[in-house]
This record gives sequence, structure tokens and C-alpha cells, in this order.
Amino acid sequence: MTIQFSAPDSSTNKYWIVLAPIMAAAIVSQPAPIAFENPKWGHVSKLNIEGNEGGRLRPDVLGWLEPVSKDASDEELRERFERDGVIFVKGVIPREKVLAMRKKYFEYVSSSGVLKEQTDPEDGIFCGGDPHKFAGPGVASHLGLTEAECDFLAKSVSAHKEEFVHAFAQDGEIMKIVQRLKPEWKDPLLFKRQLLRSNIPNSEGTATKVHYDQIFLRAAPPTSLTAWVPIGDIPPESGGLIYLENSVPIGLEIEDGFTKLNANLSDEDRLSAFNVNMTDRGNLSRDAGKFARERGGGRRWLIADYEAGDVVFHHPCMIHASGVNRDPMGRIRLATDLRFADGAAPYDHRWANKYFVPGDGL
Ligand SMILES: O=C(O)CCC(=O)C(=O)O
Ligand SMILES: [Fe+2]
Repeated sequence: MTIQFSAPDSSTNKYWIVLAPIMAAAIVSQPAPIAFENPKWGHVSKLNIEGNEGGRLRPDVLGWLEPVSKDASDEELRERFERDGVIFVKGVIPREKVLAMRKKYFEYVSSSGVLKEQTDPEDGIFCGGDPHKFAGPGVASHLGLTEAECDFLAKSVSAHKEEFVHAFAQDGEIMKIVQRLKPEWKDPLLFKRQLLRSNIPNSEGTATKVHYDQIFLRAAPPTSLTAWVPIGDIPPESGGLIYLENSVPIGLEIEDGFTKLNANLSDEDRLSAFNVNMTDRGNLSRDAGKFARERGGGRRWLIADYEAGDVVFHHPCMIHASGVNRDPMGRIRLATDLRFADGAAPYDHRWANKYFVPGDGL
């Protein structure tokens, strides 16, 4: 099999010369694709999923992420997590609890004018203003925005320190699944640094770019676990996470390549997602479709219909991105990412003990 690798832009070419043979080895290990069809939405070809660069993903690189009930056996949850690198668990948190959190969050940020007048904060309907004025914490640093010039950003950053956000993050139901997936952990620990990510509708260039989390969590081995928690319903076209199927082997091998490239940097730089060897703030690509075709070895992007209460757990080398939020009702996509590790084993202390602030270098 001959595999052509080409970088999204010429500045990354030199790295792919190093990484391509490693990735070719990973591609050989790909199992049969997941063949789940979503009964409500039907075939993926009907859906409009756009990547960060704005292009629509072609149906040949799309598939469905298969859900699993939280009542499945521990063995099934673990086997699926280990096989797929991701597990989409339905109904982990009571729906009312998630919707109450959504309402509280939008009430908290509403003085910034982000919501459409006369609408219920629980719906989180965007006012329709200048997208940059309402950029969320996940994208504000990329756009070079500061809290001083952006009231919405200031509010959404300070929200991380609020009691209602802590209470939601520390939800016992999420921790129960973490313990079921990682029974070997002696001291399961939730990192303080979490992100509340609000993606406003129809805002080009703000979808999450292609990446894996270990790039940002390099101060420890790839043993952490991410829980991605939709705060509200996020149907397939409304900007939820998309996962490159069976991509942990690719993520691990890319990270091995970066470890070699970073070997001669200072300790701080070696662990940084923004060092001289990285591109685009630690991201692998803006163009999810191109990434799948050129580097995925036939893998597809798995999409899902997320409902309030669902939680997705993923491995730190699982490659993922998000679609552009094209919500037909103009709802803001709100979600949070929580990270867990074993406090009795090495973990990334940079993440564990401090709140997120824009430009914190992580
Ligand atoms: O919510 C997003 O769009 C990105 C979240 C993410 O990358 C993660 O949870 O690891
Ligand atoms: Fe991520």
C-alpha cells in the first residue's frame, strides 16, 4: 500500500517527512469500521457537517459514533473504550440537572447581551451580533481577544470559579463512569482547569480544530481521561465533537514523533503545545476532511446526536474536532471538558491545580 502524506501548509512539511513512516505503521492496525446507523437521522450523507476551514465534510469520511447505555456492564464499557478510544454514554446525568446548569450559565453571562431578547436563558438563543464580540473561552485566545475588551469573555472566564460550575463538574455520575473505566486508579482526580466552551451559531473559523489532548497535557504520560459534557441538546449539525475512528494509534505515533523532535528543547518548551515544532497552537489541521483523507488511512469522522445528560469519554490521544454550529434554532452550543487522572500516579500538575485563563499557555 502506498500512502501519500501532504501537510495542510508547507510550513509543516518537514515534520511529516519524519512522521509519515510512523503513521503508515499505525494505519495498518485499523480494524473494520463501526457500522452503526442512527435510527432518527438516517444516513450521514443527509447532514451538513463543516470543519473549521468551512468546507462541508463529504459523506465518505463520515459515520456515526455508536452510543452505549450507562447500564451496560463494566466489562462492555471498558472493552469498548479500549477498542475505540472513545465511549459515548447516554443518560449519565439527569436531563433536568443539565438543563438547569445551562439556564444558570446563560443567566450568568446574559448581562453581556449574548442572548436574544425575550428568550428563555435555558434555550441559549444567540442575539445575532458580531461573532468576535461573543467569542467563547475556547477560541478567544486564537483570535487575540482579551477580557478587558470583551464583556462576554470576561463573564464566561469568571464563570469557571463559580460554585454552580464546580457543583456541575463534580457530578458524582460522571465520576462513577470514570471509576468504572479506570478501576486500577487508586485516587481518581478531577483537574481544576476545565473549559466551558460556547460556540455561537454560524461563526466561521471557530469550530474546534483537529487535535488530540495529549499535546496539551504533555507533562505526564498519556494516561488521563477526558469527559466531554454537552450542556444542552447538540444535534449533529449544531457543532458537537466529531471523532476520527480508531485514531488512538495515530495520535500516539504522532506524539512519539513530536517527542523526538522536541528532545533538544528546554524542559518548559518540550512540554508546551506552542513550542517551535508545533503548528497552529498545537492543532494538527483546520481541515478535518482533508486530514481524514490524507492521513486517516480510510478512517471516518464519527458524528453524534448529543442530548442533555449524555457524556463522551475519550483517550488523550484520540483525534477529534468539532463541526461548525449550524443550529437551525440559533442555539449557542455549550459544553464543558473535564479531565481526570490518577492522583496516585504521575499527572499534569499544570492542569490539576489552576483555573483556566485565556493565554495561560496550556
Ligand atoms: O468542545 C469542544 O469543541 C472541544 C472540546 C475538546 O477538544 C475536548 O473536550 O477535548
Ligand atoms: Fe480535545
